[in-house]
Formats: sequence, C-alpha cells, structure tokens
Amino acid sequence: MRVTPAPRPTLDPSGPYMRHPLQPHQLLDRITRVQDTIVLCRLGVPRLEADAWSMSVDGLVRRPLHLTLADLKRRPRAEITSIHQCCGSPLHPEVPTRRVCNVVWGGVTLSGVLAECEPDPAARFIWSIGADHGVFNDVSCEAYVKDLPLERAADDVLIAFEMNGAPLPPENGYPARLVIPGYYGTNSVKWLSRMTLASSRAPGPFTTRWYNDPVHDASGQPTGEIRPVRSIAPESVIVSPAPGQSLAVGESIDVWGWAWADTGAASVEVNIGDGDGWMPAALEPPVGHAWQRFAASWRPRHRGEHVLCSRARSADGQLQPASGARNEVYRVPVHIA
Ligand SMILES: Nc1nc2c(c(=O)[nH]1)N[C@H]1C(S)=C(S)[C@@H](COP(=O)(O)O)O[C@H]1N2
Ligand SMILES: [Mo]
Repeated sequence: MRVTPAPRPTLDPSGPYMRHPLQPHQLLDRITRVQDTIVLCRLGVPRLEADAWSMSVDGLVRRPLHLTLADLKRRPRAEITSIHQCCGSPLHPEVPTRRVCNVVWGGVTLSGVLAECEPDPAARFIWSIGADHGVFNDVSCEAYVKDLPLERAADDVLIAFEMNGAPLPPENGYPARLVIPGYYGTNSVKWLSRMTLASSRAPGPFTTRWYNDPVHDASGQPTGEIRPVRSIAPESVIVSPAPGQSLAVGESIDVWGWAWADTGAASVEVNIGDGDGWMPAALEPPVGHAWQRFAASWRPRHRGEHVLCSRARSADGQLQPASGARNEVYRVPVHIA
C-alpha cells in the first residue's frame, strides 16, 4: 500500500525545525500559551491552505471518507486538556529533553469518525500520514507516518483543529492533526492528509526504525525485543524554586511543580537535599491527561548549596528513575544563605 500524499505541499522551512522549549522553571501557567508550546517538525513545516485541504480515511473500512475542514467543524466538537510531550531525539532516546506543555485541544473524536467508516474486523492499526516529506538523518521520507493500535482509538483521541481555542498554528499541524493524550508527541501526526486502517504496523522509518525502545526484563537486562515509543512514562519537574535561586535559611519555601504520566501520577516525593531523604508532596488527583500540580513546604536548616529534586510514581506503579532515561529525575541546585 502506498502512503504518498499528493500533491506535495511547499515546506517552509524545509528540514528539521523546532522551537526552543520553556525551561521547567518557566512552566508557571497551568495551560501553556500557544506561542510557548513545544514545536517539533522532523521534515519541515508544510504550508497548507484550509480551502484546498482535505483528508481521507480509507483502507480496511466499509465506507471510506473524504473530509474537509468544514466537514470536521460540522461534527460534534470535542475538547480535552492534555500534556503534550516530545520523547526527545529518536537518535538519542535516553537523553531527557523535558520538552513538555499542557494544552487544551479542540476537534472531533477519532472514534466518531471511525464509527462512520465502519472498520473491517481485520483492521488493527490506524496509519496516520502527514503532508510533510523530506530527509531526516540522511533517510529520505515520502511522508511522516505513524501508526496507532485501533484499541487506543478511545473517545479522547482527537482529530484536532484548535489549540487553546484558536486554529492550530502552521507549525503545530494546521489545518488538522491527530492528538493522542498520554502518548508521546511523536505519535500525534500533524498536517493530516490521510488515515488508513490496516492489519499490520505501518512501514517507514518513523515506525520501524526510529521511536522504538529496547525492552528490559525485571533485572534490567535487555530482552532483545523492542517496544514502540507510545505511553508517556511518569515524570515530574520542580517549577519553583528555579535553578540558582538564593533562599534564606529558616524561611518556609513552597517547592512546587507538575507531574504527569499516561496512567496519571499517583504520588510525588521531593528530596530537598537537606539530609531528610524523600518526603511525600501534596498532589492534585489526575483529570484526564492534564498535568497535576504538586507542592511541599520546606524550611532550610543549613546554609550552603542544596540540590532539590522530585520523583513521580504512576498509577500503574512505575517510578521515575534517577538516571539513564528520558524521564530521569530533574535536579534544581539552590543556594541557602
Ligand atoms: N507530520 C508530522 N507530525 C509530527 C511530527 C512531524 O515532524 N511531522 N513531529 C512529531 C513530534 S516528534 C512531536 S514531539 C510532535 C510535536 O507537536 P508540536 O510541534 O505541535 O508540538 O508532533 C509529532 N507529529
Ligand atoms: Mo517528538
């Protein structure tokens, strides 16, 4: 099955493009402003005109669909608030990048669109094909393609055309993109041109070559198997205090930040580097896939340099690791005067 979109749009810029992300201490807003959201374009930014754009839904379906932006907007509008996180470079999957934001997405549910197409029982994956094309890491790509297991196409997965109530900016996928709350951003294909239902995983470097993690057994040894980078692992960042901040000994300080995980964060502990070890933080309950605020109060007793950090545990029991992973603990050095 060919996955080439036609005709090919102009890319501006062409080639990898990203926006420098906010640092954790800049994540002060619960909902990230659109201009501050992360931007990751592996091949470039297609410049699409809404009037000329449409997407098809085809493959193993009884009724293929052809949807314009007006068609999408005529359907019941759905809205979800969700963390949106890049897993980092597919060439360096263990390096933490902390490219994350929390966004309100508006659009239509993928499940509603799928119900209209009447999928064949043999369909197991939804291939999503973007309008971008080009070269990444010396590999030529006809299009950016990802696949989603059909069982994850629950009611919170959107074909989104809005971010925080406004049309998507070109770099975030205008006119329409996929949004899979709780999955790393790489799965949420921008500039959708086609969705194809298939019985197998999609071919292409972004599914078969990059974005696959080695699986480890209970003792930490690699099993030789790989797992697609999908579900977001538990993570937390301290927003305040900021790195390098000077604090007064004996004064009460509110250590706060955000925690998240695909299954929701169940608990957060903070370590204030004052010899007290890990202590529990107060944590908001999970709501959908939005990030959750945590806070702990601390009265520094010793002058000098301290390193603060936090670690989240997900509802399915995974603990944010100290090192060696994209979700490793984030450390905040502070000075106590
Ligand atoms: N078509 C297409 N979709 C894409 C990408 C891309 O390069 N092309 N990048 C992916 C990656 S790696 C991430 S992290 C998110 C980023 O979405 P954003 O730029 O809107 O934040 O989009 C994903 N969807
Ligand atoms: Mo990404």
